[in-house]
Amino acid sequence: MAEQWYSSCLVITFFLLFTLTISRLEQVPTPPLPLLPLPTYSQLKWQQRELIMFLHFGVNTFTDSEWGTGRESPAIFNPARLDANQWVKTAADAGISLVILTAKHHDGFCLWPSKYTDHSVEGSPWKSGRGDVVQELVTAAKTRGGVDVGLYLSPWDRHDRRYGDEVAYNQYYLAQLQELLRRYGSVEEIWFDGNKGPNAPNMSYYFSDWFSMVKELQSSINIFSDAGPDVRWVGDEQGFAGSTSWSTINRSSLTIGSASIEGYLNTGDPAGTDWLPPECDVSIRNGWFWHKSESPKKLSQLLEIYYNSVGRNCVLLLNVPPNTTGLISETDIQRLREFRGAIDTIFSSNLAEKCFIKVSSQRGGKGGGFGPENVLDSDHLWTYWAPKDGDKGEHWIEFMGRGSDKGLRFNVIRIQEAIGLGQRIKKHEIYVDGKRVANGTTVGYKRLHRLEGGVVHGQIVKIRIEKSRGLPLISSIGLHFDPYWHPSGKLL
Ligand code: FUL
Repeated sequence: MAEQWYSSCLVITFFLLFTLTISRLEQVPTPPLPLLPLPTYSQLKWQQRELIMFLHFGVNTFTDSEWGTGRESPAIFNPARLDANQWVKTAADAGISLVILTAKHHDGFCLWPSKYTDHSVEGSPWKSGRGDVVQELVTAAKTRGGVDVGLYLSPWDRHDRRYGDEVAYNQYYLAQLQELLRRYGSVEEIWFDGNKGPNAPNMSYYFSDWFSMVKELQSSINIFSDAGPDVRWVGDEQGFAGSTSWSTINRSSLTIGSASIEGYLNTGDPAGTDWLPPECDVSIRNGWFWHKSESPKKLSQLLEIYYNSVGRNCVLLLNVPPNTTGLISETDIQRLREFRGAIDTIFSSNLAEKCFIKVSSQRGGKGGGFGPENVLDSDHLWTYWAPKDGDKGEHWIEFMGRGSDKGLRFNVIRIQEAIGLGQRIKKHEIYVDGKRVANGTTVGYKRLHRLEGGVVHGQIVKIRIEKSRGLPLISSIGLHFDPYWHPSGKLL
């Protein structure tokens, strides 16, 4: 009897141990640890917009100038046909989901009826002084849906007499920030421009007070300035990021308005302790404000800007200035349409989808959730290919054409990192049939290589990650054909 009891116990123990081992083996592989610093939810949302729009509009539109003197009469502001629905439609048609309006530029003229100054739309003949451009934009965006609003409020103010009196002006500026951020609902980005004229009175802005107030009033907003805290200036107004472009940087090394940091802003810093991604501001025309004598940039220039901004881990903030009637000019709308059409044409098909894929190693093994198939789905953040933990070898991913000729014909390569777990890649190379066709440093949210050597026709494309902070995590890869790209250079 005791023997029987003893052997049943033994069987049960074995059974329990066996199931425990099996269930351990079957544990679902977890995501790898992140590498700090990481983006916030709002920064990730901003990054995924890729293209956003600036609207420079104000008294300068009517005086044909770029920087107003502050002495303009509000009487000159009279955009007889202003229609913010047209602005929002133009943005939406161009695939743009955020529009940033110059609520106040350096001239101090306010596009909303601020109770703290009479230098505003209230003193203009437009809508008999009862108009409010900020409200019109907010209403139009809300009515249409899918387009968010951002605001630019110039710190440098050439009109207000308090400018130069530190406490009084900072209070005035804060009062206007409160008006804008309390009156108009959700504002997704606020733009603090560090620029001012060389002869402007010397005074400090109380940035810490301003930023704290902004976050108190709108917690999910992104604050843009030379030094963030959420989005940084890229360091130039050509719309070009550095070919090395880190979202990380040391905020403590940045001073708003200082020209000496432009190079650092342009490339960021792999050892940076702050997640502060770059935004590339550039105008569709020469000037920021509308001028009769100017016309929009050519499609090839806009595409060059796109590859050097969105294609270098940035968001492109493209300015499209309304004219004196209060509408965006037809020529600009037409160019934007071509621009969007071109982007869609280039990226709508991905040759990589038709390929066999091989990788150096994969986390959790086959079916573990981190395989190379993740680089071909529509999620460009949270599904990714991850190599095996502790894999010290070289990391690579290879695409092999299928079908009768196995041929792949393309001139653009797109690589995207899973930045939700930190920016990692420091150096990479791309080979087609064993021959190097492109190389670079950072990748980040999106890296586009438009091949200098023109179209390549091959069978095997290999992307080698030569250096990274920790293991590289790749969320998306594309092999595309850009019919607008005709490089004059010779093959690499
Ligand atoms: C600059 C300003 O001085 C320009 O007028 C423009 O607003 C541009 C976006 O920022 O610093």
